[in-house]
Amino acid sequence: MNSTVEGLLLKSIGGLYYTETPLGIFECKARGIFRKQNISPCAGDKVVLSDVSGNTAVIDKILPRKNSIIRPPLANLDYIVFVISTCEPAPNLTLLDKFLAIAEFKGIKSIIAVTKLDLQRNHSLVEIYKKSGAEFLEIDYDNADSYMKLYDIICGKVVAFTGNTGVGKSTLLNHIDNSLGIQTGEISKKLGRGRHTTRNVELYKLKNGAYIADTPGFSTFETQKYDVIRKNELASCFPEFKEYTEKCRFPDCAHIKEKGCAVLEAVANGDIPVSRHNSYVEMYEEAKLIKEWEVKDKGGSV
Ligand SMILES: Nc1nc2c(ncn2[C@@H]2O[C@H](COP(=O)(O)OP(=O)(O)O)[C@@H](O)[C@H]2O)c(=O)[nH]1
Ligand SMILES: [Mg+2]
Ligand SMILES: [Zn+2]
Repeated sequence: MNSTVEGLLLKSIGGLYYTETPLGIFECKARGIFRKQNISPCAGDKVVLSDVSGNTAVIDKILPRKNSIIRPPLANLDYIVFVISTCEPAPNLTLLDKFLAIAEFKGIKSIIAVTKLDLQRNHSLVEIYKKSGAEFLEIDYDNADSYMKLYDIICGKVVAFTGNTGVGKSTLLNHIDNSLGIQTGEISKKLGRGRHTTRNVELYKLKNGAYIADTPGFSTFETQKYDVIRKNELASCFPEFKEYTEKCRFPDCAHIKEKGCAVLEAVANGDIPVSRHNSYVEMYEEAKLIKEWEVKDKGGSV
């Protein structure tokens, strides 16, 4: 039979790719051509299958990706949900800002979901992130509306959940869809996600048609392997800077220490949060160190 069928790649394990199609889930091999082209199919890819027989098939084609991230390898993300807790562990806002900028750069929408409000009611996160371009949600397990709002937003979308171990990702996922039964807390700690353990990322389908990946925490180390944002592209990855950047005295203003910088003025006035600007400066300093050959080497590769 020579017919083809299109599907969504849900996970890959040991060179086999599990693809959901209208005809069911197929265990697939990929054509050798992908290796030659140095691309490998990943979860989230829309693929065309042929040689369909029984429950096996072959991936013929990877359809163009609208975006992708390298680690964990995922393609065609509609949203990244950044789960942070008010405390235990305390949020690392610099790291959060870096990933928010990368998501903005790649055209992936961001959602910040704050947990553990029962442990600390007073926090300044709303103030810091209200103009960041991310949807900001406070999760309260005594109020189902708070997490069902998240459930409604991601309906039918492909979504990565990320955040440090212990912030409550699995707890949140289990609340929005109780059929998931993801392990939480101590149990998953015992299983241990060692540094060198291979991470298999998998898309789970929720009842509302969302496909979600429960990805382990991004570590600082990994940020540098992500896409490279050049220094002149960086300000546009901080949405709350936009209304000021055009008012700077110099058109090539870096918004670091220039005279007549409208961004710095907004920081001084409290219109742009200091911590957001600090993260920008840190990323800018890192971006200055990027060599063009590195950008060429990594850009677009998966
Ligand atoms: N007090 C409180 N504890 C929470 C909350 N969310 C999660 N936890 C607890 O935090 C621990 C880690 O949660 P888990 O979902 O496994 O975090 P993950 O590592 O991000 O998947 C568990 O003991 C949870 O019961 C919350 O909103 N409030
Ligand atoms: Mg977990
Ligand atoms: Zn400026």
